[in-house]
Amino acid sequence: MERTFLAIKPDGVQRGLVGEIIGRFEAKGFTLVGLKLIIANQELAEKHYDIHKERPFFKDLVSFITSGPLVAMVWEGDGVVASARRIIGATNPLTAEPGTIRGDFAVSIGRNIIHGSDAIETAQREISLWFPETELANWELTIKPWLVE
Ligand code: IDP
Ligand code: MG
Repeated sequence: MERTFLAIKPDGVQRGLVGEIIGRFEAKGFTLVGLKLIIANQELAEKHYDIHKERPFFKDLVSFITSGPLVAMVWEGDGVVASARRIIGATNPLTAEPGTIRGDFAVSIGRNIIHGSDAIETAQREISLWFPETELANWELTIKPWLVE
């Protein structure tokens, strides 16, 4: 079953948007299989954003993501990787569509509230980076027949 890694960044936590954001993925019909609030250390943050290590904003990005608690999550469902990216919206919140999380709640690229894996392979890498297998629950929603035919 397809899974994605999402993280409500420290700005989303400080702004009290944790419940609102989790609610959107629950209401959509995806399954929450991993959830924790943690303050990421430097090493974890650098590994997570490794692909951006040559970019000018890398240092600020790592410093911001480690600056306070974030909510790390794994969500499951057919097509969840691409769908979550659409629910999240464009990287720059000013161009993110209204109705998306970034479109509704953010104005700045460096404070865009939430991370979501950009591809299935990225998701697998990020999930194993943030969650040991023992912290992931294998379970099925009892209402699944009402969500998936
Ligand atoms: P994504 O989060 O939409 O996948 P990426 O391009 O992977 O966007 O960038 C990772 C994060 O780095 C973004 O969410 C944003 O917080 C930050 N970022 C990306 N581009 C810039 C930039 O040009 N200036 C400052 N921060 C940026
Ligand atoms: Mg990205």
